[in-house]
Amino acid sequence: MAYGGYSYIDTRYEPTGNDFVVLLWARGSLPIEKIAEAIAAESSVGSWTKLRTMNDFVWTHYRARVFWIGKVGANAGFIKIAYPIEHFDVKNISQFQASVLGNIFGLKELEELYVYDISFPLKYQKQFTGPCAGIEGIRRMAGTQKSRRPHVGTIVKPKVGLTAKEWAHVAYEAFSGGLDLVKDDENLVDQEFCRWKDRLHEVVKSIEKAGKETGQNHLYSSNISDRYSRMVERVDYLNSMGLQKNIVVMLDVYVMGMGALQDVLEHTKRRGFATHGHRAGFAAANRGSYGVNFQIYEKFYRLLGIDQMHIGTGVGKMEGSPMTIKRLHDIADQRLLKEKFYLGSLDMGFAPHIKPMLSIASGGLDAGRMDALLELHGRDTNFQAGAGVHGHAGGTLKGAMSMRQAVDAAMKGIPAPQYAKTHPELAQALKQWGYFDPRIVARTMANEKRNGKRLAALALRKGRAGMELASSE
Ligand code: RUB
Ligand code: CA
Repeated sequence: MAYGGYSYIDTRYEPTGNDFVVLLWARGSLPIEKIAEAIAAESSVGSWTKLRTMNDFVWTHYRARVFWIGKVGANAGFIKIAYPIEHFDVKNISQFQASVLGNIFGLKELEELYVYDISFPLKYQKQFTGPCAGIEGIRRMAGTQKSRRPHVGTIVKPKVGLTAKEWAHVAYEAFSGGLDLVKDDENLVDQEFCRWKDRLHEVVKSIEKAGKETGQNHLYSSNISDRYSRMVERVDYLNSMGLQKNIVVMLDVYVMGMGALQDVLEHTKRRGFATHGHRAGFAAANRGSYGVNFQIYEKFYRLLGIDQMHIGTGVGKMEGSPMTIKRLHDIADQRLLKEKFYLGSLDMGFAPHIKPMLSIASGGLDAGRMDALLELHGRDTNFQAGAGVHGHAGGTLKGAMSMRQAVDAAMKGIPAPQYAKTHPELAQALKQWGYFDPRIVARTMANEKRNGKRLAALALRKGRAGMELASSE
């Protein structure tokens, strides 16, 4: 069933170590085989009709190959496509996106198109340096290399509107309560009511003052997101103040685009700063039946060198079931990823020089969710609560204390409700927001291990909707 004069389907083809493999879901007005051909053509060498300019060399070396179709009805199915590495401009992520995540989304015969995962060959990964601090570097900054406890942080709320002094006072209270990290929100950078530099200077004072009380080295994720030239100015300013030990450079990674991100990360590395990736905006292209799964972006963020990265929580306010978030956690800090079809996830290995990045669980969290979070994410994570700190009836200081107490309790192996009997701040958090039983998460994870095959069959029977069902079981 050719498209544009050529057939890209080759079910006997076995991807080589130098191929990119893409897994996607598609539904449209044509037979699924034809849809697969159209996607392969438009994203590699072909078009809608036969080309007089095609030659054997191009066809052999640069075309995409559809090597598997998991049919779900006549017009829908999962598709796996392999692309040879020669197809890509290997020092240019925009070119990669324009190929594999590009025009195919505009083909009018398609009603649904969702790219689940892409596995990147090791050879492609050579161009990237990966995280510079990574998990160990960030732990070194916070002084948790020995204790291995999870990091705890907060996002100052209200998101925007506080003056620099007000903002830094909230930060001071959060640090005093034992939090490792305070961060800007994704929509706070350099507005008139709270200039970036003014805030920075005030927060540095808060860090020093609180540090004398707590004996901790506190961190501040400072949002520098802007056009490229201004980000560079801000990094240089931070460098002129010698703040490498306390500042994590925060970037709204999705909205600035891969090109700007790649350059700014090269600059932060030159200046010796660790980085914090906030993913605001990714969901615009990640939800529903037309989009790109976050795991693809996350792989790029690790390859490009983000040191700590938002990945969702599994138990908070943002989308993503525990199983899905566990996969994102693995992408952050594992070297080898195993294919899990029912999560839309492919096999992939990260090159040995790509360090693990610290994952950040954030969005709708409070102290009562800590035990469940630990069950899902383990200890190599930064747990962050905004409203769960500043909405505490005792205010920011006590809210921060409740988060820290929840972590300390977990490290001692004591469930939060028991620890709360002797820790009033934690007790207050549980009273306000309840306790999320970690056994709920444990059950989901156990279910995944037991039912992998059944979940895969469910996904193959029901298509994209089945995949959603399987990953949220
Ligand atoms: C959380 C918050 C963050 C979310 C974004 O605030 O402001 O921006 O982490 O989501 P709160 P994600 O704790 O008050 O809910 O981390 O999933 O990208
Ligand atoms: Ca936010």
